[in-house]
Amino acid sequence: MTDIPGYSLLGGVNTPSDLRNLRSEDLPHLAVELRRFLIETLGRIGGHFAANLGTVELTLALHRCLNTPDDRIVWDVGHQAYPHKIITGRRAGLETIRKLGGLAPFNHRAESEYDAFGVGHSSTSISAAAGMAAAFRVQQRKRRAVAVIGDGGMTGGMAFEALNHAGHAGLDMLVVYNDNDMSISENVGGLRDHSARLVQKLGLVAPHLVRLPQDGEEAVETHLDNPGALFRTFGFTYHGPVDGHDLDALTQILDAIKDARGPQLLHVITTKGKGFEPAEADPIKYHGVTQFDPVTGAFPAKKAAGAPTYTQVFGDWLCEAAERDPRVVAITPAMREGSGLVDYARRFPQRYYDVGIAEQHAVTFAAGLACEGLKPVCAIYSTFLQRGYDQLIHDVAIQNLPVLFAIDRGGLVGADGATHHGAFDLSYLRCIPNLVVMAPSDENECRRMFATGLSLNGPSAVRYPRGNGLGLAMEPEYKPLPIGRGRIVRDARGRRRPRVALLAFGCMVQPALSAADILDAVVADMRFVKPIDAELVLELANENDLLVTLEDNARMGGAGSAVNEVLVAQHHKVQVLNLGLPDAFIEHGTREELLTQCGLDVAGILRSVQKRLRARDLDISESARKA
Ligand SMILES: Cc1ncc(C[n+]2csc(CCOP(=O)(O)OP(=O)(O)O)c2C)c(N)n1
Repeated sequence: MTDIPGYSLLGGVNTPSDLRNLRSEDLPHLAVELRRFLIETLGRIGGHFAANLGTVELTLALHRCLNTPDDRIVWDVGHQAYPHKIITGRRAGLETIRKLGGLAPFNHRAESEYDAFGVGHSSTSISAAAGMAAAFRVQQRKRRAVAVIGDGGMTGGMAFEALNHAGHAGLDMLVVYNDNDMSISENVGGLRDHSARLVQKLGLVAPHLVRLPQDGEEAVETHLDNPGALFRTFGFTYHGPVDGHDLDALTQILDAIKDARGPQLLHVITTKGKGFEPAEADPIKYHGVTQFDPVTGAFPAKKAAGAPTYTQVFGDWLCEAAERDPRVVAITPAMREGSGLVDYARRFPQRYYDVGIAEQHAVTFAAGLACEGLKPVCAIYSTFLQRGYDQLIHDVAIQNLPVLFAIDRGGLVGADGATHHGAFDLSYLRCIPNLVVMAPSDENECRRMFATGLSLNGPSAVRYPRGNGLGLAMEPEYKPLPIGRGRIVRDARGRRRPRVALLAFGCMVQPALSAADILDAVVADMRFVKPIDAELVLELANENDLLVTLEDNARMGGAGSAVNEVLVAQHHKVQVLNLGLPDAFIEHGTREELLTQCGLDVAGILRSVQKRLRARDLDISESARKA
């Protein structure tokens, strides 16, 4: 039964069983409809795009050949899993993806029984599928575990750790290596170079060339050349490469290998953006999109340039810094575009390293550069630096090496949701000895903080939010800041009691200023999370009845906790209210919606402060009497 006009086949596919009931000759047409549905829907709402066009046939083939949901498909990252969502009962919901209360941006176990594993960060799929395969072995269950990982995802260390272990353990599992020769930007690495050469040399392999080993026979493989050799070394049987847009080829080979014993790897070649000419021509631009014209691919004309984003502020500053100082080197773990490094990479190719999706390596690589007298600037999103945490402590901070971390996407990021919010960085950074941690309240502050970090002889981090600065005129000169000193940005001496001081960190300074106008409160831009300005904290504690700390980081262990620690150490009795993110994972929505949800917009701040003031009536009148 068709339930959407214009989609005679897709309209009838509400579960993978519907797909399995179709005639195989209908599958190519279903792929055409699925691709058209993606283009039309995403043209209207935006979202991850080019990677999804590349997985249309692969998704159909996997669900056709496997017995999902009992068989598990683990998608790496999950940004390419829209076709999977569509054919697993979430077609109508796609309209809501990434929106507040809508479908999750990536695979999410709570959303569907077909989402075998929650994702968002890359390179986890082989480990997770290996765990599932091992569980099936223990439980003696006949189920299949399949990981689908891109060539970008394959650059992450975890992928290799998992191959190494799964190969050794001889697990019955399949890794589908979806090779489109692209990460978000061009993919990098030795495996990529080899794979690209191989595909060029041999072309794609017809499925009938793949023959499974018979009992007692050594594996016979399609090619005795690399990269098969690499995967064989790990203990995997290598199949391919196969054209990942040829449904016949895919279904034949999957049927042939899905019950093979031991770890199998199927190398599939796909085109990112497949079937939509503008996206095939520029997969970087169409990796993630806002609304676009589904016929021409054109994006609506950009509004007049507003305030620069913090990402742009960083990119511009870095170019200036590199011009001035030949020791400056930039490192990105596969996030050139997102981190604002496109210009820098073009202008300073000799001092630019995209290391692949390898945050751990990025951090220790920066440490090595610093050992030899260079000035590495490691640009990493807050959420992805979680991957490099031990390296940050063990390789950078213990050795007190001068690496500057430019930590983008601190705080709530919006539509990418729980896996991507930079909700924990202030907590996980501020407990590391030697590390200076700064959070800018505007774009000039941000530049000053970068300059401060670069001038230090030890490690430092500047943590800034997604989105725009305030649109301030850029100061041409920016001097390093005195370390560990905040500043008062709104004074309110001589007011009536109770006296309130807002101690704001980073982008919370702006809402604090707005709330302060109503509360007649003092506002401090604390600037440094570490070292915290203890002198300023105590001064404010002595002059006020209530201190309110404000941060877009988890309340637990965050910047507010740093303020609490100062007060406790001095046995100070001032009332304190810590505002920040709750002890919960925040899902997706716009950044503004989520800030409101967490009570961190102006109205929310006022509500919390007024509630506390009411609750503390007695204490405050008592302290007022004493004063
Ligand atoms: C740990 C981590 N670092 C960075 C990212 C950001 N990221 C999302 S998709 C992607 C590229 C993935 O490339 P690939 O696996 O080849 O998939 P493709 O988009 O080419 O289909 C990156 C770097 C991430 N999700 N996780």
